[in-house]
Amino acid sequence: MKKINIALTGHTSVGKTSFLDDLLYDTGSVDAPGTVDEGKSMSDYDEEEIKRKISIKSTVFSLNHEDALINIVDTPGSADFVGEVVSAFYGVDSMLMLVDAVNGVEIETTKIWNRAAGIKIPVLFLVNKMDKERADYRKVIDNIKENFKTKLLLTQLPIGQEDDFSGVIDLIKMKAFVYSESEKSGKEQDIPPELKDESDALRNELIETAAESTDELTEKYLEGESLSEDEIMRGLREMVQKREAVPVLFCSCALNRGVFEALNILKELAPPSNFRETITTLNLSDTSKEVVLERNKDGQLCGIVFKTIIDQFAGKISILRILSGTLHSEEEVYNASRDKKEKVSKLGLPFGKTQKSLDRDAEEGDIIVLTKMPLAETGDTLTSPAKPVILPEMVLPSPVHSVAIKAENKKEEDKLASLLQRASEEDIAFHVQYNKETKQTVISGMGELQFNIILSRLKEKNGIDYVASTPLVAYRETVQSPSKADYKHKKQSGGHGQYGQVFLEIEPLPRGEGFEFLDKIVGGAIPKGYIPGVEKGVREAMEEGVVAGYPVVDVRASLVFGSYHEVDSSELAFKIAGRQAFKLAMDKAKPTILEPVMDLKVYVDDQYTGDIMSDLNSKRGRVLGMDNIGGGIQLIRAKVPQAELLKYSIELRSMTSGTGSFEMEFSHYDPISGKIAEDVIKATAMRKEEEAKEK
Ligand SMILES: Nc1nc2c(ncn2[C@@H]2O[C@H](COP(=O)(O)OP(=O)(O)OP(=O)(O)O)[C@@H](O)[C@H]2O)c(=O)[nH]1
Ligand SMILES: [Mg+2]
Repeated sequence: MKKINIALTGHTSVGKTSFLDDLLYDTGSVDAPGTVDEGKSMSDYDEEEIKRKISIKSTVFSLNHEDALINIVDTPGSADFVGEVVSAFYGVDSMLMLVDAVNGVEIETTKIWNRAAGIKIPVLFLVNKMDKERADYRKVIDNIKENFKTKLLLTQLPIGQEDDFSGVIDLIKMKAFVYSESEKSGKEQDIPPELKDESDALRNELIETAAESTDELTEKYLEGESLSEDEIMRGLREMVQKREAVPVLFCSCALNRGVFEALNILKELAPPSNFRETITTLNLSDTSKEVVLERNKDGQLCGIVFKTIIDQFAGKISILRILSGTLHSEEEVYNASRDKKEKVSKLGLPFGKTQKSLDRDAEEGDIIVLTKMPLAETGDTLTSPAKPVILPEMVLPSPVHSVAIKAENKKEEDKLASLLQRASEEDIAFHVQYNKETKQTVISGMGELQFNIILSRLKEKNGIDYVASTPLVAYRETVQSPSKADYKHKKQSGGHGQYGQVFLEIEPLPRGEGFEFLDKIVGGAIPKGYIPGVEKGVREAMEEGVVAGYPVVDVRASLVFGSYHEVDSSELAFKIAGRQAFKLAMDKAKPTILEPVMDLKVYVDDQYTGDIMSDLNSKRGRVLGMDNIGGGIQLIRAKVPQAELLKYSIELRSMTSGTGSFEMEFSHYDPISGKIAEDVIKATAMRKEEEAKEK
């Protein structure tokens, strides 16, 4: 049986979920059509999805259509849930990208297109909402061509548009499929005479493209032989697989017209699961070595968990794509990512919030549901214990939004932490981390909407009240010039005294070098046994710098001289001396605060670039460049202090009416001075005072 695994992607609200709901109905997989608007979608079944009428997670459906098993992953379009799109790519072999018949290519369309290009995943386009006022398929086609500079395969032509959209012409079969009322599929008819010429011309183009695909077809074509329907399909499929051409289909999900015909073409042109014959894995015991596995059912078992759902009743549900080999129910598999064996129980086929039972082994190309696998997490490789291999790690989008969070009731801290942890298992672009430097639990991810949904669940379902705040910046401190100091620790209080004297020289190290301690004692001025004490003292002093109490980095401390006392010296005494000497030396070494600076990439529509640039300037940013990446989208690259970006995901959205997005990652630390440093010092002092009061 042919297996097709495909993800529905696209800008938010283009109709991905509606397409899937229609498809389930049209193929007889469900009895009544579900709709997003009425909160009855099969795919948007989560309470938050019903409430907000958007998808917030990816959902997988397995359906049979003629000779094919088709697994469809409905992904969310909002940039906040891009993690779901990225992980879905690991489970599928192609994507059906929906665009709106009026809006054409939108910002997320461009971003997803670029992601798909990065991992070389074949693409098909579906122009939805053909019924909408001002729908204009020619404009959309030009728009796609212009933005993505790719060869489009017009395998269909719409019949009418806006109110008149009544079906499609299949240019391979050369038949019209026309809807009158609400049917599950169009009635096959002859092509309407007024569309005949255009259809003939487009079909000829298709045949030419199909003929380009292989030498055999080229030869046949050049010899004047006509290509059969099968050969045309084969040629076109080849072009799609090589990403040399992209089919364009048309439908209206609101009217459920063209959906079934889109499925028919998708079944032929979307690449089957094993269109790439091998899969490259890594040898688990030496990941620098590649192990190539054949993509067939007889090879070694290798699969990837690309989605995890934490179900209130069923517990953890893992969705596995099998890339090679065969998996039996009750089999013990090896989770190479966790280095542990785990037994699978029953195998199921995914069907939204439920599953269909599978009465055969699961094989290469299947997407299956596994329950009761406490170990497995999204991204994990499941394989056979005999020859363990591991798949390269999932490449995830870096977080762009962070919030510090604590339970209102201190007693609920642990519960809050474990629930947040759980949320991060379900959404791989949501992270929870305790920041030791700022002593805050920080959640980070893709945006406010993502956080609001996770946090409102915490509150509504688990009754946890939380306090959210802007996360503190993890400042550091360093020195900017060499200096020296000495400190004599001497105490006489009956019994044993304490004595240790330390001469310390400090100097700046290049950024990122951390700390270096040099023992330059000669002639036993300090006995060897006490020297580790000095280093400990210096390290302790470095935990809280002299400027505002932030950790000190990028310093070399050399112990050059000292003195000791036969009876009163101890490691502790030298530790105290080391600590104090460091503080004194740092005070004289032009100490400064370092702030984290981020590498920022902002994606915005042309019209906003001026505003974004001037905003970045006001944020002390340094713009490095701007590139047109297609789709009228500019990519602005800049280096900007993290302190200025704490609310950037909110600000950028409001500056760009919700269309802009960005990525950022840590770049380096830069010193700050003047008013900016004074403000940081003041704010830190106030915070410490308040913390002290709370205790
Ligand atoms: N006029 C018209 N509206 C449609 C059509 N298809 C979907 N819609 C409407 O568009 C809205 C969004 O549809 P969804 O199916 O939720 O879109 P989506 O792409 O899944 O959206 P996200 O999950 O948020 O990314 C809903 O109100 C649908 O009723 C269509 O063909 N024509
Ligand atoms: Mg949706």
